[in-house]
Amino acid sequence: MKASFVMIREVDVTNTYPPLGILTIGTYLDSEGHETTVHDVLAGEEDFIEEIARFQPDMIGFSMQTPQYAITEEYFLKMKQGTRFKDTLFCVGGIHGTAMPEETLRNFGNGKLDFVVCGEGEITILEIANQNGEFRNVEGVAYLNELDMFVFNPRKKFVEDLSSLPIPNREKIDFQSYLLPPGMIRGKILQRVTPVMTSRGCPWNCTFCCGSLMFSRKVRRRSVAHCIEELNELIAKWDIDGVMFMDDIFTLNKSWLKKFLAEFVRLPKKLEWGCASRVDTLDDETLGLLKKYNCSQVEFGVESGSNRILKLINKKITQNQIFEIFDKTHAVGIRTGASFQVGHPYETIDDVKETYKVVQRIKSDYTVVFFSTPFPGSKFYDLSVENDWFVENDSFDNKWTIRQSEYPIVEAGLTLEEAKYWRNKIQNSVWQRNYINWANLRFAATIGLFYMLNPKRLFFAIGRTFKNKRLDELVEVGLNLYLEQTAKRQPKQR
Ligand code: B12
Ligand code: SF4
Repeated sequence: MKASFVMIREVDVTNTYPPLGILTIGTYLDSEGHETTVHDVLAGEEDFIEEIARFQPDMIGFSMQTPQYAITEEYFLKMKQGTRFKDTLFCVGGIHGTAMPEETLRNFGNGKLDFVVCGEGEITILEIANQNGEFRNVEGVAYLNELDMFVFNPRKKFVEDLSSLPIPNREKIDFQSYLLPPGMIRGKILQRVTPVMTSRGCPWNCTFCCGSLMFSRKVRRRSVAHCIEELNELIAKWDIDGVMFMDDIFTLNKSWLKKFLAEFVRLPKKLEWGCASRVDTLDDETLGLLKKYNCSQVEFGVESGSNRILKLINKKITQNQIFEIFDKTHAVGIRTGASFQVGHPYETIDDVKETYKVVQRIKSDYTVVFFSTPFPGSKFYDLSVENDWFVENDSFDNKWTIRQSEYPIVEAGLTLEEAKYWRNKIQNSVWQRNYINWANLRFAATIGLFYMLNPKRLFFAIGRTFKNKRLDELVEVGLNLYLEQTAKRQPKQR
C-alpha cells in the first residue's frame, strides 16, 4: 500500500522539533514493505499537494495536536476539492483525534474524514496497510458507519518492545532545516541540536496533561543499544552537536540511566545534552550521575509555586521539593529550565503571587510561563466543559495557539485580565536571565544585526512588545527573522 503522512505547522520559533510521530510510522511501514512519503509542511506551503498527487497514495494521514486543528482542516478541505484525491482514504492521527474521536469525525473538514487513529499509530496503521486500506475491523480506529453512528474499536495492544521499531528515517523530510538555532536546549543557543525519545509513557496523572492518553501510564523504554544506534546515526549522517531527551521523565529509571550514560559518553562525538524531568525523580545520586556525564540542562515542569495549586492539579510535588532540587541542580553546575502556568482552575491572586515568589527564588536559567490551557483529553478539559469556563464558546480554531500567550482559553479562577497581567509580569521578570548570557552573546549580536538591516521588523517587534506587554516578543520576532535569513527553506508569509 502507498501512504502519505502530513503534519502542518504554523511558522513559529518552536519549529525546532521534527515530526517524530509521522516519521516513526512512515519508516515503520517502509520497513514492512509498504511505500510512504512524509510531508512536514509550514503553513503557507502548497507544493507538497502536487508531490502527493504524483505519488498517488491510497491513504493520506494528517498528524494533529489541538493547536494544529484549524490549519490542518484548511489544508484537508483544499485537498478534498476537485477529483485528484477522490479515491484516497483520509485519516487523522495524533493527540487531538485520540482525545476527541467523535467530535473530530463529525466536525473536522465537514465530516469528510474516513477514520481517526486513536493512540499510538504503528500497529494500527500497519494492520490497515496490510489489509489494503480496510480499517473497520482494526483496533485503535474510530469511524462513522453507514447509519452515521460513531464506532470505536478500542486499543488493546501497545508496541511492547519499542526497540523493535526502526530508527526514524529523517531523510524523509528536510531534516537539515531543523539543525538551526535556537535548538532544543532552551535558553542555550546551539546550532545542531535535535530531540530524541528513549521512552513512552508517564506514571503520573496531572490534571492539565493528556500525555498518558497516547502512551499510557506504563513506561516503556527502548534498549540502551537501540538509543545508541540512533545517536550514532545522528552523528554520522547529520553531524549533530547536541541532543535533548524529550521523554516525559528521562530520569525515572536509575539503573537504565546508568547503563545508558556509560555508553553515551563513548559515542564518537562529544554531545551537549539536556533532558526533561520532575523534581521528585532527582536525588543526590542521580544528579551526581548527570553531572558526571556532562548534562548541561534539566527542564522541570514546575507549573505553580503554590502548594494549594500543586495539590489541586495533582502534580504531587511541593514547594520545598522545588527549592531543594533547583538549589542542588545549580550547586552541581547543571543549568535548569522551568515551566510554569498561570490561570489554573481555582487559582487566586495569592496563589499566583506564590508562583512569582518561587520563580524569583529558584533562579532557573530559563523560565517559560504559559496560560494554563485545558487540552482535550485532560481532566482540566472535562472540568472546563462541566463548569463552562471557556471564554468563547467556539471550536478549535486558531486561538488554541502554539504559544498560548496571547489568548487564555478559559477563565477558571483568575479573571482574564488578572491572568494576562500575572503571566506577563512573571515572564518579563525573567527576560534577562533567559536571554542575556555569555553563551548566547554571538547569537544575540547576529539578531541585533538582522534587526538593523530590517528596521520594519524591529518596529513590528517593538509594536508587539507594547501591545502584548511581553518582552519575549522581541526575541520571538527576532528568532523568526534569524530563521528566515539563515534557513534554506524560507517560511512563507500567510
Ligand atoms: C515533543 C513535544 C512537543 C514538541 C513537538 C511536538 C510535535 N510537533 O511533534 C514541541 C516542543 C514543539 C511541542 C510543542 C507543543 N506541545 Co507538545 N509535546 C511533546 C511531547 C512531549 C512528545 C511528542 C512526541 O514527539 N512524541 C513521540 C512521537 C513518536 O509520538 P506522537 O507524535 O504522539 O506520534 C504518535 C501518535 O500520536 C500517532 N500519530 C501521530 N500522528 C499521526 C498521524 C497519523 C496519520 C497516524 C495514523 C498516527 C499518528 O502515532 C505516532 C507513533 O505512535 C508530548 C507528550 C507526549 N508524551 O506525547 C507533548 C504534547 C503532544 N504537547 C502538548 C502541548 C500542549 C504542546 C504545546 C501547545 C505547548 C505550548 N504551550 O506551546 C505546543 C503545541 C505544538 C503544536 N504542534 O502546535 C500536549 C498536546 C495537547 C493537545 N491536545 O494538543 C502533549 C500531549 C503534552 C501534554 N501536556 O499533554 N510539543
Ligand atoms: S505533566 Fe509530566 S508528570 Fe504530569 S502527567 Fe504529564 S508527562 Fe506526566
